[in-house]
Amino acid sequence: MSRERQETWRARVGTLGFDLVRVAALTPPLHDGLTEWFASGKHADLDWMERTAPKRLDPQLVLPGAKSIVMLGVNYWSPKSAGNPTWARYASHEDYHDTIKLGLVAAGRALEEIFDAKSDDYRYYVDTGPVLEREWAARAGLGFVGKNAMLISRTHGNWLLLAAILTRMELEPDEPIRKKIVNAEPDGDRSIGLLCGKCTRCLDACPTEAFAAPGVVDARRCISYQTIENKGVIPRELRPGIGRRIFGCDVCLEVCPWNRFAREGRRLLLSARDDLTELPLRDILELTPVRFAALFRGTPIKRLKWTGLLRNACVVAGNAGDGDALLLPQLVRLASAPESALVRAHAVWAVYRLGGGSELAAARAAEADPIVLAEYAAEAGSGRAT
Ligand code: B12
Ligand code: SF4
Ligand code: SF4
Repeated sequence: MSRERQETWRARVGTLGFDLVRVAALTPPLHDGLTEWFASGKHADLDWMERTAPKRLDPQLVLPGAKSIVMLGVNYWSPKSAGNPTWARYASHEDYHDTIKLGLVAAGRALEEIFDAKSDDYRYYVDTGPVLEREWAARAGLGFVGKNAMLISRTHGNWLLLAAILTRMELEPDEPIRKKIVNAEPDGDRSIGLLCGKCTRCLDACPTEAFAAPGVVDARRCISYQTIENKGVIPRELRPGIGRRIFGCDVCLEVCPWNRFAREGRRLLLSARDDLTELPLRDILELTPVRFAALFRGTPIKRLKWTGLLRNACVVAGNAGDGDALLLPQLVRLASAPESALVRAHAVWAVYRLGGGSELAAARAAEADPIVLAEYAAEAGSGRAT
């Protein structure tokens, strides 16, 4: 493929809203960190990932005959506050899977036009496909994989969402970031934490000690997993560490010194919804399922459903401390919420945390669901119950 055409395509894709566009060859295969991750259970209940593990490790199983992968980065940094309660920064936009996909459709059409490619010569993904996006992005030189497991860019810090185009066309690969390492392993210059030096800020800052090793997240302990992916009860021992985080977690991203290079994103492929992250906790606790559906339509939060958001809101409220004892009446009401045993269970925990256990006598007498009864039993065992 001519380099000139590739550069024409890259420039076109840049105007669509992708901030970084780089290419990696598909050989040699990636380091397999996945098999051990699944074998040791660090994927929690993300079984759909395990089922597609062979594809994640071998792009030929995704697109037979594939030769190159284009990795794209979308800068989503904004200087705006992440809210109180705190939301993952990507959540203050409409669902990026939908909006970035529109950019990928246009990037694909440009491929067809400029390279005379056919529509079945490529496949694109943003997040949900069986592609190890961070690893390929590192190989393409978009950045390096930090000790926080994130793909970190030297020009945008931690704040890139990633997308991939797998193609049968043989594109000219870009160089990965290299660093001279004395006594490096053969593939040592792609290893985790390449440009981290002695820094361990992210590992030290994680509120729930979710790093099993540098670059290896145990999803079972990760707040992002617990508040977004887990559809059930959040383990009691992790709830205090969740603090004010109502949806996702950016702690190990925020503390990274590479963010000094971050600048405000153009957001051509993102649609801001700052109104959501400005909602006070008090209003979230008052949401009805109908109001939830209307407010969060088209956002990544909709997948949580009312039940998941209210569950998280109860945990945040329970962590609020004495100053927010004003939330107590709302939590006592939620401890009897007929819509969801999951919400009742977390509301019970929060009420006890705020010292209001004695107000739950009626709710407790009426309770029959095992997960809520388990919370009452745990409180009895903790010595907090009255
Ligand atoms: C599953 C998943 C999660 C899980 C698991 C997280 C994890 N660390 O794997 C949970 C729900 C916890 C999660 C959380 C988050 N996620 Co997420 N997640 C994914 C997803 C779908 C798959 C990632 C995956 O394959 N994990 C499995 C592990 C084993 O793979 P890995 O971490 O890439 O590890 C590889 C290497 O490290 C290597 N390796 C492992 N050990 C070793 C050892 C040596 C010596 C070497 C050389 C290599 C090596 O092998 C592994 C691959 O084989 C990707 C999208 C995608 N398709 O890639 C998004 C993705 C990684 N997530 C993303 C984001 C934004 C987040 C959050 C910031 C969201 C939030 N604010 O709450 C947090 C950050 C948590 C963190 N620090 O990682 C972005 C990251 C963008 C970026 N710049 O890196 C992605 C790429 C989505 C996207 N398209 O933008 N996520
Ligand atoms: S996202 Fe939060 S909980 Fe997960 S590893 Fe990073 S700091 Fe820890
Ligand atoms: S905080 Fe420090 S150790 Fe963690 S990823 Fe950033 S530079 Fe690396």
